[in-house]
Amino acid sequence: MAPALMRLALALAVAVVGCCAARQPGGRVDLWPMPASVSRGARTLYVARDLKLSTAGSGYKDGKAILADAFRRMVAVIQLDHAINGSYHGLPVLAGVNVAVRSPDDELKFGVDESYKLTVPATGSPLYARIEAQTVFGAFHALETFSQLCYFDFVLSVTGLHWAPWTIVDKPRFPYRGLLIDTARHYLPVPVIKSVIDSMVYSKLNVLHWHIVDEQSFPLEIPSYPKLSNGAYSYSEKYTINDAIDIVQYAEKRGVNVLAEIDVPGHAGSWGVGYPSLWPSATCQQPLDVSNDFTFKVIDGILSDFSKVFKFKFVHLGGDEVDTSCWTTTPRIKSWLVQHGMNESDAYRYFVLKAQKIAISHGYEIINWEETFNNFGDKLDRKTVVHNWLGGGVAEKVVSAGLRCIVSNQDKWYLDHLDATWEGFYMNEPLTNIYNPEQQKLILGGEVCMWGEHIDASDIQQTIWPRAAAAAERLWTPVEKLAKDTTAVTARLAHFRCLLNERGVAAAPLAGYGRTAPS
Ligand code: CP6
Repeated sequence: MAPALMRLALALAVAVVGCCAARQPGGRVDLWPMPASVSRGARTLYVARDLKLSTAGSGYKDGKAILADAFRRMVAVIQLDHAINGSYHGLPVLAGVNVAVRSPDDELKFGVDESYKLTVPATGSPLYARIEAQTVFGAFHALETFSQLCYFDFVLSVTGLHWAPWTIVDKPRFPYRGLLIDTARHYLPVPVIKSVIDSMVYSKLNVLHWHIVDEQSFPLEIPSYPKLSNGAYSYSEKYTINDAIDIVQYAEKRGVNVLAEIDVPGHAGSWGVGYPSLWPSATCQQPLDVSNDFTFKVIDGILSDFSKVFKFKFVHLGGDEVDTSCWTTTPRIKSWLVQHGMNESDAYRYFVLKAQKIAISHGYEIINWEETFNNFGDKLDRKTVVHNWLGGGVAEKVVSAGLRCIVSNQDKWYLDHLDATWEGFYMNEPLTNIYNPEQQKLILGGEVCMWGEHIDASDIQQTIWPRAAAAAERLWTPVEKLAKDTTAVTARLAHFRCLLNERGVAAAPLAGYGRTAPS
């Protein structure tokens, strides 16, 4: 059979069994998230097995090899292991990718320019795709998009690329596109965290919010106060400082920031395992003792250690779900409150503001959960970013008060809600009821939350994906290009989740979570 006919026969066979390797039915543009602008032609190319990276014309010197590494990872993803003896049958062969990055700076900063232009010509010799970006992080996104244009042709046993010439011009809608993981309810081994980071890159998410500690466990070693990690579940369920550095560097090399959280004063019962004087009493263990100077010394020590490891400009100080009853039922603290003329809610505010000042002294800007804003928003440091979670309607109040906001409303963007559908994730609009362009800019973006009470290393990836990807498109793609009705994106998302499976990410079927919650 002629190669073209064989390809057709195989594509049909594959379509019947539902494998996602048949990439091109109906000519759909199978990119996720959808770029801001896409145009294409009608030629098929093959991708040279020794695809070259060239950086001619680049102002960027890849001193840390992060571009070369990203290119190597991309090639590994598109050239499946069985790409061994193909031939190109006279079709045009793409010899390489030329990457021109303008800025020499490759330090990952919040709000860094992530835009790129990707062109894949159909003619020329040698034939090179071209990536232009302001920063290496924009170039990473271009490489990811390029990888999604490629498909593996298992008749010819080569990697192909349909619909050249391509011109893709792209940039994110929001600078903050986050995913929360929670290592306090269940410990997540370092390789699992790294695989979550890998999978974030595929849908262009750029902030890993690491909810490190909570009342159940304190899994991170803190050199300034080494007994804090006595609150870990076990000796082996702990991150050393070197583990944390390793995770941060792994993420940064992929364009992902790590946002570290210490949730205070609530959700901190595990701190007292090593230092019981942080508890109001042995029987009433949280919130942290507001009356004890030692509490703030420990917070200072943690944030001092953090500042050497977590280089993102923000730190998350929690502040949610604070039940202050231990403060009034513990006589020592009760009399301290009376002495200082404070009631419980004054003391909650005092605690949060004091923790903010300590974090600022270590060079951080602060993110706090929305209860802090709901209770004393006018007193928060003006640079505070308010993290919505309780529901809709808060973001509009936050931005009209002139503060910045990250959207994570639990009714739509909580991955631990197994009955939440991908359609609900897709349709959650961060700018709901916010029309003033100045206020719109205060919405930094959004974050989907994978709270850890009911998941662990065995099922975290299929609980995150593909629903997080639905939110990732909402946060990346220009709003006017987003589907108004999710039926228009179902096939494309199904294809993306197959791509995740091919790349070793255990993304669940679209008809899984949200419809038939596992018991
Ligand atoms: N842990 C912490 C949690 C939650 C929050 N903070 C949470 C609350 C309600 C739901 C899911 C998660 N588990 N520290 C709230 C921000 Cl439904």
